[in-house]
Parts: sequence; C-alpha cells; structure tokens
Amino acid sequence: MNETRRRLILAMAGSAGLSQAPGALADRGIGPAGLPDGALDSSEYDTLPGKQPLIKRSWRPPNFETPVRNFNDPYTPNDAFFVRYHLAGVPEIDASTWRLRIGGDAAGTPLELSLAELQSGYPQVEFAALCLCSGNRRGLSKPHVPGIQWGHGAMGNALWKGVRLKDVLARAGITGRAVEVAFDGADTAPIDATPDFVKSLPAWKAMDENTLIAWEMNGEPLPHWNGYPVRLVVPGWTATYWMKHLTGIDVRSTPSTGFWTAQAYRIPKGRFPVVDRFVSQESETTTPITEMVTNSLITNIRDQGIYRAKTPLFVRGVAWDGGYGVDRVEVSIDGGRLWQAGALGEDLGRFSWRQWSFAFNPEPGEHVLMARATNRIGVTQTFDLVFNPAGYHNNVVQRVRIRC
Ligand SMILES: Nc1nc2c(c(=O)[nH]1)N[C@H]1C(S)=C(S)[C@@H](COP(=O)(O)O)O[C@H]1N2
Ligand SMILES: [Mo]
Repeated sequence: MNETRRRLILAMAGSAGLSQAPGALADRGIGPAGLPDGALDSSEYDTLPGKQPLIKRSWRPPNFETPVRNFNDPYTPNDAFFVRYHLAGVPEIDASTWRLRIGGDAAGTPLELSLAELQSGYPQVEFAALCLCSGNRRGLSKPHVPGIQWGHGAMGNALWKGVRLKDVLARAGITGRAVEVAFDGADTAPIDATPDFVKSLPAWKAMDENTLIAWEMNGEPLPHWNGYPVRLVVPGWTATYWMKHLTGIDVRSTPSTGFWTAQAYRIPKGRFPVVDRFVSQESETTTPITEMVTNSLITNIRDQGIYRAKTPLFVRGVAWDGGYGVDRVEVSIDGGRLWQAGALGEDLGRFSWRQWSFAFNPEPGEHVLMARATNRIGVTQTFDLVFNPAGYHNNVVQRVRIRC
C-alpha cells in the first residue's frame, strides 16, 4: 500500500458509443457475432484518457478490449492495448515516490527499490511477448459463463523492457525455502468486499530468466492503464500473473492462501494440453491456469463479409502458444475439409505471436475460412470447446463465413 497514490476518478471521457442495432455492432467490430446479445448491446466504443476508442466491456472496473483490426500490426500500439482490472480503485502513481518492496520469510535480505535504483542496478533486457487474458473469448463460451464477456481482443503483443525478476530476488537473498513468490499491485477495492488483487507464482517461474519487472512497452514508458510505472511480465503464461502497478514482492516458504491465487483463475485438471504445473496450488480437481494454449486468429477478414470473386484474397492473422514457438499455421477455405500451409511472417521470438498469411482466388459463392496453428512441441488447437466454468483457454478453431 503506497501512501502517495491517489485514486483516479474515472470520468466519462468522450463517449464514442453510438446506439445501433446489435447486428450493426458486430459489423463495427464490437462482435464477434457469437457473443451473447446482452454483451453486444451493452458494449460500445469508449475512450479512456490516453487511449484510442476501445471496446468497453465494463466501466468500473475498466475492462476495454482491442478491436481486432489492430492485430494486423506486429506490435499492438500502446494506445490501443487492452485494459483489464479486477478492482475499481485504479491507482495513479507518482514514479518519483514509487517504491518496490521485496521481502518475505524466504528472503534473507529484504530491500526497497526506487525506479532509478531498479533501472540502474541490474542488467536490462527487452523482448517481444504476447499478453493474453486467460478469459479472452469467454463471451463465446457455450453455455455462457459469468465474467467479462470478452470477444477476441483481450490480448496484445508488445516489446517489453525491464530487468530480470531473478536478479532482484537474488539481491533480496531468496533462500532455498522459497516455494512461491507473491506480487501485489497498488490497486484497491473501493469497498472491502473484494479481496486485494495479489497473485503468486511458483518459485521456479519467478526465477525463470524471462520473467521481468518491466517499465517500458514498445519503447515508451508503460501507459497508465497498463501498469505504470512498473509491471510484471511473465512470458508464455496468461496475463493474470502480469501484475500491474507492482509495489510488493513476498518471497514465501508457504503457498499463498489469497483468493486470487488459491481460488480464482483455476482450470479443471488434465483437460488442457499444458506442460507447466503450479504444484503448490493444485487441488484434487483443479489447478491454477499456467501457460497459454496454442491458438490463432484471422485478423483481416470480416465474418459475414462480402469479398470479390476471382481476385486474390489475402487472409492474414496471428498465431501463438505458451512459449515453445509456432511451428505452422494451416488454413482451410472450405470449412475444414482441405488444409493448406499458410506462410509464416517474421519470427519475433518464441513468446511473441507470429503473423501469417494465405492467399487464394475465391470462386463465387460462400466460403468458410478456418486457421489452425500447431506449436513446436506438436500441440494444436481444438475444434470442440473444452468447457470450463470460467471460460478460460478458448482455442476453438474459428469459422469465418464470407461470400464472394
Ligand atoms: N494490478 C493489477 N494487475 C493486473 C490485473 C489487475 O486487476 N490489477 N489484472 C491482470 C489480468 S487478469 C490481466 S488480463 C492483465 C491485463 O493487462 P493489461 O490491462 O495491461 O492489458 O493484467 C493483469 N495484472
Ligand atoms: Mo485476465
């Protein structure tokens, strides 16, 4: 808890929402069409200070989704990057008085760092990584599940710059007794009914050389809404662990019992093809979500869109996984009967998404476009939803219907 922080008053800034019929909302990119009617009706473009108009899924706390058209760029612009909060008390932090406290019963030499000390005291690293909300596409779950009804846009790819968490933990004298490392951000719940957002990582993942304490995103300071001044970057793992406005690190010899680690963000055991385990938090039937599953998205073709026949149509998209790297993307233009190789774009690193493209000359008539990614350890996407009560890990192969 930082005394100097102030709550940001969420002023309705420049509402760009238009009242239109639900069908038109899907057309404007608020979709996809599979979202529940209520979610489409209550969503609109709206503008947070410093951001472009994004798709508002909730206002308090702010949950804003990136329009899919932005995913045609290799990196998602900072002012279009999605915003996800659990608590409505979004902190406004003065970087000159911000401090990061590292302690806990498995830290022999607790310490406190200013931003300048963090930036000058450790080797710096920068790489690309996809930040993807566990619940991205939750709105497409059938049957529907409670929670923010995300479409496809609760994700973004960026270059992250910071220092390795393991270097800071070493300075704090992390001992062999460490089981988990828990992270606290400066946000607060306005009424104390909601538990503080604290997330724990297994000690091995905290000590991974790619887990960063980052202050820069795409060459700029982190935007306010994406964790200014400092956030955790846990590449390969879903964004629930990417603590924003990081203020406290607790190196623990015992598993965290906090709500957001011990009860929330859980998946049924054994149903998803994931490799990484979070053993100290596993129960008989559930386990915390860990790495992202292999997935892809068509980014430039509109579902129900009309395109020219007998003219080359360039299908573009992105594909990603939990950090092994994308091996291939196959594309079908006939609803999944025949699959052909898509062309992969530049490899921006194994934690980045990978752009891909596929060109064909459509015959007149209807076509169902599909894309299916496979990663370097041979794990691919599912055709049938793996239902789970929180709607996580939706990597169902998309079906995009077009008419030519
Ligand atoms: N402090 C803080 N950090 C947080 C959260 C939060 O509510 N508070 N939400 C997490 C979740 S669930 C997601 S999906 C990502 C979203 O990152 P973004 O808002 O920068 O897109 O932040 C993570 N870090
Ligand atoms: Mo999330």
